[in-house]
Amino acid sequence: MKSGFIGIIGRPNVGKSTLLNSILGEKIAITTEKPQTTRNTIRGIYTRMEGEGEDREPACQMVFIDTPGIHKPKNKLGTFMTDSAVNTLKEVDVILFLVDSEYEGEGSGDAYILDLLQSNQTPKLLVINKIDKIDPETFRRTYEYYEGLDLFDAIVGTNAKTGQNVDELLATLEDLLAEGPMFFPEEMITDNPERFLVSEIIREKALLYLNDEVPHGVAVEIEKFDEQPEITNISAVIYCEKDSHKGIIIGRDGKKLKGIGKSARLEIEALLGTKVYLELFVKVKKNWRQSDVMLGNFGYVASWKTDLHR
Ligand SMILES: Nc1nc2c(ncn2[C@@H]2O[C@H](COP(=O)(O)OP(=O)(O)OP(=O)(O)O)[C@@H](O)[C@H]2O)c(=O)[nH]1
Ligand SMILES: [Mg+2]
Repeated sequence: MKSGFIGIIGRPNVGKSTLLNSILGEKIAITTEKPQTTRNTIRGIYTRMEGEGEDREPACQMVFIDTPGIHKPKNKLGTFMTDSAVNTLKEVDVILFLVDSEYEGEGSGDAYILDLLQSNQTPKLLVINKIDKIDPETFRRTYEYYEGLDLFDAIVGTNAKTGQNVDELLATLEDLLAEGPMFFPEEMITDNPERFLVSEIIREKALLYLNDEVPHGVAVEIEKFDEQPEITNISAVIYCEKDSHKGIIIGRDGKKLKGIGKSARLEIEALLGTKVYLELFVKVKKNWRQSDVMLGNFGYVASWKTDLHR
């Protein structure tokens, strides 16, 4: 069988997490229309089986690593995010570079990432995502530009939202992988813990309900995760950076927080397969994005050193 680790990288908001979910056919990575949604590397495991009955056996296992969008960091959280993505480049067997628009020239985010890729010997695949939003002429120019760099083993256009061409992408990736072992059991789709997925669902709903600079300063900490046979009791704190943001998150008569809580609860129930009692609190931690201690508490710590061992 073939197997390997595949890093998904690109600027913020190009559709990396949407593509991961589309490949897996399940949502494990949160996605929003706001840039810098993903903050930690997320692993998604795709296993292709062949044969029937007793002959059924694994043909290929791809471990995808979804990374935070690479951007110019404005604080320590941003540095952690970008470092996580850049470090992933060193740990994988194939790099999947996602773009969602035409190459914008020197000084652009894509130019910065291309520079990183030039000095990396790992096989690379370019994905031009959001083909539904790119007109054919722009797609052709984009394709030809990247093809001319002689840097990529293949180029595929996708619509991560609908899954268009994702099968073709998987087949192309499989060709680039070498023989290798099963890293994870067949039925496993992620090794990120449930507690983490739950905190991410809450953060996604908070991001969806919030605007301007409020979402960027939001972090979620799970304080209680108590699994009973019939119900899971969860308490979580939504942290923000300013007193004024706390008021915005709670909303008039607590309406916004209730909305966040309800939509998060429904999705957590589907994930865990139990009823969920979800209690949400809002607290202020001024400038937490610049505090090493707080970043550590929220799980924004360098993990690529420990959790990518094979
Ligand atoms: N029209 C269209 N929208 C897409 C496509 N893929 C993703 N999107 C949308 O683009 C937005 C960003 O998607 P994400 O998957 O969160 O992007 P990301 O690259 O993971 O972003 P960060 O985590 O912030 O780096 C979301 O609103 C998606 O629904 C696509 O192929 N077509
Ligand atoms: Mg993402």
